[in-house]
Amino acid sequence: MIRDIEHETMPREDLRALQLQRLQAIVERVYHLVPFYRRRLDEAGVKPEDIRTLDDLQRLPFTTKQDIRDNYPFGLFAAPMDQIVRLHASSGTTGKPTPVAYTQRDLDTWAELMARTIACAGAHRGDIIHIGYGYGLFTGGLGFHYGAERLGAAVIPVSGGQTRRQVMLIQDFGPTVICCTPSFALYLAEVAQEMGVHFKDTKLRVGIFGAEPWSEAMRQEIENRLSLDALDIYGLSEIIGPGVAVECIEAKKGLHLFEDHFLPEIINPQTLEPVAPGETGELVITPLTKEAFPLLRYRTRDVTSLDYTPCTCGRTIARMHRIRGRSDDMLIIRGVNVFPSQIESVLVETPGVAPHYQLIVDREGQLDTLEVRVEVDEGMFSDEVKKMEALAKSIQRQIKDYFTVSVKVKLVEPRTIPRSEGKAQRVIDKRKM
Ligand code: DLL
Repeated sequence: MIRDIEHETMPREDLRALQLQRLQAIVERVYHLVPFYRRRLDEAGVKPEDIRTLDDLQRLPFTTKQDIRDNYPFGLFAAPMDQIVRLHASSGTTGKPTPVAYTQRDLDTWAELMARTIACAGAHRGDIIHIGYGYGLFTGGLGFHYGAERLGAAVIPVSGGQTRRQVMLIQDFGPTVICCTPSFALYLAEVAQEMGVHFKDTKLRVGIFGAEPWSEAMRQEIENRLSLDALDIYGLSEIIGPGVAVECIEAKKGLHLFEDHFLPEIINPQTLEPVAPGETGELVITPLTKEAFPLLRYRTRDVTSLDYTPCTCGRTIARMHRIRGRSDDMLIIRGVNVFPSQIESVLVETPGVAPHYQLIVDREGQLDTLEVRVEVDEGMFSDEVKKMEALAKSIQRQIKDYFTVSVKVKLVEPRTIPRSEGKAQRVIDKRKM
């Protein structure tokens, strides 16, 4: 279902004209309202009136997370505090949070984008939406909340945690749509099983899962266990929160990126040059319509590619490939680049192990090492050492075949890897401790 037919199915030429007009306005805005950007643009020798075509985007400076940190807490805001009506912060695990701000118009834009997102997943007025993303500084809960209300659906604002209670609410209140992280979805499935609840007996039809990397294999796993269509949603606090890109229920083939509000680029993170069309690299986004917290060419560190061919659902906006990983999460094991989600694909496809795993990265002498810890299925777990050894060896061999790296595989007992109620911590990097 397309909520905003005009913007989502625009001829690309018209879309580009709209993007240019909005880009010019945003460069003008930051130049006059944010001293940091005035300095950066002056250093680059660019004036707002120099932006005459979309190609001139290349002349603008990048913004990084470090720039936001250097201006902590509010140095990059482009609106006075009496115009700001909400603050959120990104979910960094260490150090200071990264605060982001919204004017009333920003909140309106966000609610509309989230309504478009939820509609893209096939939901509508009359649906009951279970929101299991955390409410608070994290943008997931409130982002979904206002979008679902804007759509006219009924919201169950459960937030994260209290997993057994959530299973009960899913049974009793009969939500048709569920929104949470993919790792929490799996945890719900596990707890439901313990409680003797079968998801196929609930009314759930579709799940909108994101905020952390997951794999195509994990999609299959979640669809089977929760008996619904599982769709991927992408976003980040610095850009707006959730509501940047989402898969459509019709095709499930790439995430539609709302290009009327976000101008995407894919660059090579080493050279900072654009990659060839369709190639994989780091996603860079320039939000085109934000008032309180506009950013120029924000380097997301997320690795993906873009496809500009129209989707079978009718949308003409770019489709982003499922995020392959973060450039700073990429493991380099003996010179080979490996993303955690690639290892996940191997594990999820191996019979006998559960989709709960952790990757322990360490260093022995000059070499980086990787230990894959994965839970054995309840039914498979046995005291027979030989059986377990054979299973570990077969996983090791598959990883070696896929990535040509040797890893250590440690099978652990069912339910010993910590479960997540928000974003899962998959990688433990002992080199950084
Ligand atoms: O995670 C916003 C969000 C909430 C997205 C709910 C989707 C659903 P942050 O906490 O700022 O914001 O974290 C943003 O999470 O740069 C990615 O690295 C990662 N991420 C978000 N969605 C996906 C996804 C929210 N679908 C960071 N696949 C981003 C892979 C994702 N990674």
